[in-house]
Amino acid sequence: KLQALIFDVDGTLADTERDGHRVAFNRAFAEAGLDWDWSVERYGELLSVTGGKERIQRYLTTDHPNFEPPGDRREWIAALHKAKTAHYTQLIEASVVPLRPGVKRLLQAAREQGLRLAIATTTTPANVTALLQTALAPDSLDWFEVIAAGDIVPAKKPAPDIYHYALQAMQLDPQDCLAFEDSHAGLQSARQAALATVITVNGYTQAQDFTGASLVIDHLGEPDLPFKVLAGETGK
Ligand code: XBP
Ligand code: MG
Repeated sequence: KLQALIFDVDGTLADTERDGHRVAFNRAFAEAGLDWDWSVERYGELLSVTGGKERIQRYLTTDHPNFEPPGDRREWIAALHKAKTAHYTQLIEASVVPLRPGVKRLLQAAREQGLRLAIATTTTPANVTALLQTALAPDSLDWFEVIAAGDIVPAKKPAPDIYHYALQAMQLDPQDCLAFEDSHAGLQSARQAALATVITVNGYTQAQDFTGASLVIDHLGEPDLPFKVLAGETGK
């Protein structure tokens, strides 16, 4: 029996990448005096690396192989990424990114039915807090029993670790849960944790391979969808 829904954040709850994360990275680069600028298209390629620090690291290797950051490389990337997080939370708190269609309604319907809710994301915890409080409801952090985010596990998606962490924290078996994702990497992560997964695609992910998903749809805004999800019709 379905007991819990576990949600990815970026691309699933909201289309945060293009106008949120990407812009925040570029602002942090400019602030640090770097002339790096990630276009919408280039950022789409860079999204194949999950995790912001990991993404910067990859970009350095591929696009600026001769660039030597001052001091320790890891620390320099961490500081740059910290500035990015500050810009990102500022953008989100200014409401530049709304929730995707149907997300709020599904969460509310799930709560009314007594389903348990969790989050399993690669992004930094502060980013999740900013999005939920601004775009969902001021008290919405309390809607989620577990918010598994960022560096809480060392191996980011597509590794299953973040889903394993959430399941363990809730003491739930994967067959009693349904995951919501938007990307190939997210689907790999959830499936490797044995979770049935609903995919809502977005501009960056629509051409990806979603073999193994229970359902692939454009968004959660279809009128009957929350009912079908909660009745288990989209699950296993
Ligand atoms: C999204 C990501 C994240 C964000 C950036 O993963 O890959 O890295 O782009 O977040 P998910 P940070 O869809 O699993 O949330 O810069 O905070 O890492
Ligand atoms: Mg995602």
